[in-house]
Amino acid sequence: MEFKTISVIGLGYIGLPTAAVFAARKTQVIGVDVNADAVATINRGEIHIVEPELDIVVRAAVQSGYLTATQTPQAADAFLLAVPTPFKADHQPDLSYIQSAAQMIAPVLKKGDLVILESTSPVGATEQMTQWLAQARPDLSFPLPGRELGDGSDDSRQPDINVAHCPERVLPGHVMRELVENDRIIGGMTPACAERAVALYKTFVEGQCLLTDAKTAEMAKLTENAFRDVNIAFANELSLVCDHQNVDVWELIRLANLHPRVNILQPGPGVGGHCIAVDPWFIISASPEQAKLMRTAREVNDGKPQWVIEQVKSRLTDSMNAAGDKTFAQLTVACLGLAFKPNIDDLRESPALKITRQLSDELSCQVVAVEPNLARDHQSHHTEGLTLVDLPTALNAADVVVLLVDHNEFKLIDNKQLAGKQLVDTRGVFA
Ligand code: SAJ
Repeated sequence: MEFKTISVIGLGYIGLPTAAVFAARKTQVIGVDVNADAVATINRGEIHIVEPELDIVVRAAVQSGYLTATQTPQAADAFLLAVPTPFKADHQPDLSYIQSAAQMIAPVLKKGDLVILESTSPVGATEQMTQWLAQARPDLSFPLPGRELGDGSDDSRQPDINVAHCPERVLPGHVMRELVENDRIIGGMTPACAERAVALYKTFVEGQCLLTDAKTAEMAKLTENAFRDVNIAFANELSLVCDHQNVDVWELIRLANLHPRVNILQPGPGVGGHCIAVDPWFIISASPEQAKLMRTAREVNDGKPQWVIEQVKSRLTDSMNAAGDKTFAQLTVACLGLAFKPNIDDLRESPALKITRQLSDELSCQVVAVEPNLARDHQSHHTEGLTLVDLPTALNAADVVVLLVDHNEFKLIDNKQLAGKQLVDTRGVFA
């Protein structure tokens, strides 16, 4: 195999599974991360993130000697960068993690190496990364537009370093399967760069490897998540319209979706996770005049948690009027679910968590939360200050039940357990 040793920079939700899958195919993998705890955990054969089946693959990879983790980059034949690309306060992309990863690997690059950017990136980021690498290593040639390469002989026309963008597109919770089965979009800085990246991914990818240029690959990833965001916004807006016109949105969507060309997604308390709520901004901030629909979709989805909070406050008033003998402080709101989507424990950018925290901060009554996917003794800064209880306790105490995540456990709730309580059902579970 052309690539004897590969290095994965950033051992998070994408980098670690990718490193482990390469190692499982008996490729020597050097994983690099700035987080000393993550490095130590991985070198013990353990994992620091939650993803089904990842623990087994990492343990086997470390025990077999094919995967090692370190804080210091070392020489390799291919480098895959899987570092975060958040946005700044003004919604402009923050490429500082890519920049520091490029500066980390530049000293160990050698002629013939392949560098792949996997992080979700705004259009032009791969070229920018290549420029950072070129600045750090003026002794090597890179595939940059307008750069003359070599003396004109076929071989010297190839840059010393190949660069490509291959965005990750796996669904959290199904990463180990989707990494192998999904098609990959492979965008080269030159066609030859793309060909070399295909050779690398063919090690484990069973889906198609689709070749394009780096900019189209960058835009493809952003487009996929913006498409989903716009479609979820349609469902969320519909839920507001239906509430206003007193129509059951769940029944409406079920019926409309029977049309052969209609496929409406599900409304919810908002859009969470670290991808769909972030990536559309990379398009909107670059083309604000053109991307009006995408901006509106972001605003609709970001506005949904506040709408849910208003609904809860209004149900509390109903509850007080109905109960008569209870003071406001004696009422209890039970928030069911904190994760950003069903049947996972991931709390990042979760609208359910945001709603629960705001209710808990703003209301003078009791607010309790149930999250069956967090261990009972779970302690983290995410849930600090919240009152976590089990489901029967919450349902017993509740005057208002707020269903925020459609976890399997909540689908088993009997109607009798909800009798006499006010309901805010953001997921249509009680419908
Ligand atoms: N959601 C709804 N209604 C729906 C579907 C989703 O409210 O009908 C909400 C979810 O509850 C959640 C959010 O949207 O809060 C996002 O969930 P998701 O399952 O749609 O997507 P993610 O963020 O887990 O993963 C997405 C995927 N992208 C697409 O499906 C286009 C995944 O393939 C990407 O790899 C991932 O983003 C990423 O890393 O970019």
